[in-house]
This record gives sequence, structure tokens and C-alpha cells, in this order.
Amino acid sequence: MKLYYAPGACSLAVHIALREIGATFDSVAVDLAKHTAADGSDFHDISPRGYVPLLQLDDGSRHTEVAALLQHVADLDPGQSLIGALASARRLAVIEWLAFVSTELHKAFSPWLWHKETADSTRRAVEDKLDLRFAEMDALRSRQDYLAGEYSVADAYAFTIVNWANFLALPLAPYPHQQSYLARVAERPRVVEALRAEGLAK
Ligand SMILES: N[C@@H](CCC(=O)N[C@@H](CS)C(=O)NCC(=O)O)C(=O)O
Repeated sequence: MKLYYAPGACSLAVHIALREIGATFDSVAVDLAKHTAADGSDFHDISPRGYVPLLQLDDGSRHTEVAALLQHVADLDPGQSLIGALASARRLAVIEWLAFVSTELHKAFSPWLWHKETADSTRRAVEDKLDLRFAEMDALRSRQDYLAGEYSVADAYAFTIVNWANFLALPLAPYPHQQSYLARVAERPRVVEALRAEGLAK
């Protein structure tokens, strides 16, 4: 497998999951400002929307969308411990949280909060929505360590996206459980490896 990623982007979630299951994979860094891959090729020729993550399987097929890639990677692990067995309540909970992170968090931050040209009124509306979602997650985390009970691919995704608040100077102080959650996930050995490989930690 080959993962196309950009340091700290949403592709980090897939990178973490690949390491968590002990997969063998190559990684190719993409410069999102220039839309070029590390070998200089035009990333638009590789990815239909020019987005990371893109996962190329060993049969050469190329796939995108964080939530879909995370489900696939978790299923590659025979124990399916990061997602749960088919038709189980755990699997439903993990997929539920993947959809939540994708639609309620990821697509609020990106594009709105990443783009400097976003109007103040739009920015405020997005931040208000995130405030509600962060408060909901904070309340949940006061009762349990991870989103779907045990650690899952939904946590790799939520960690990646919630952590963007730190890059964007969005205060996390009102959500103490979110903060301790980020710290807890950041301590996982495979997460440390992924952060180091992307140049995000020493
Ligand atoms: N719907 C896609 C969105 C992926 C996405 O937003 N990727 C961002 C990085 S986090 C990107 O590659 N942006 C490049 C661009 O906008 O040109 C998914 O969930 O995987």
C-alpha cells in the first residue's frame, strides 16, 4: 500500500491507523500548496479532487475519503479491534463517530477555519457550531476515555481534527476532557511514531 499524505492534514488519521494495525506501507508526502507529490508529479493526476489522503492498494487501485479509508484499514486487521465485527453494536458506534467527525468537525474546520479569507460572520457561525460539538464530546469524555468505548479508528480521526484547534489558536480550555483526550491519544506509541514521521513531534 502507498499513502499520499500532507503533514498534519486529515491524512494523519489514516497514517495512524496503518501504524496501529502494523501494516506495511510506503508514504508519499504531498505539497498541498503546489499540489505536487514528493517526486514532483502533479497530484491532480493522482487524486481526483487533489485531496489527501489517498491510499493506493497493492492491486494499484486508488481510494480516497478518510472515513472510508479508516474502515478499510481497520478491517485489514484480523481482530478488527479498531472497528468491531460486522453488524456489531461496536461497529455501528465506530461508524457513527466516523460520520460525525467527518461531517460535523472536519468539514467545519476545512475549508472555513483554514481559509484566511473566510468572512468573520461565517467564522463565528462555524466556531459556535464547533463549540456545541466540542461541549458534547467533552461531556462524553467525562464518562469514557474514547468515543466508542475502546480506542478505535474514530479516535484516530477525532484526534487529528480536534488537534487542529491548537494550530488555529482556537481555545480548548473550555473543554478540559478534550484536552486530556488529545494528550491520551498523543501518548499512544503508534501515534507518536506517526507524528514523528510527519515531522510533528520530536
Ligand atoms: N472529503 C475528503 C476531504 C479531504 C480533505 O479535506 N483533504 C484536505 C487536507 S485535510 C486537502 O487535501 N486539501 C487540499 C485542497 O483543498 O486542495 C475526505 O474526507 O477525505
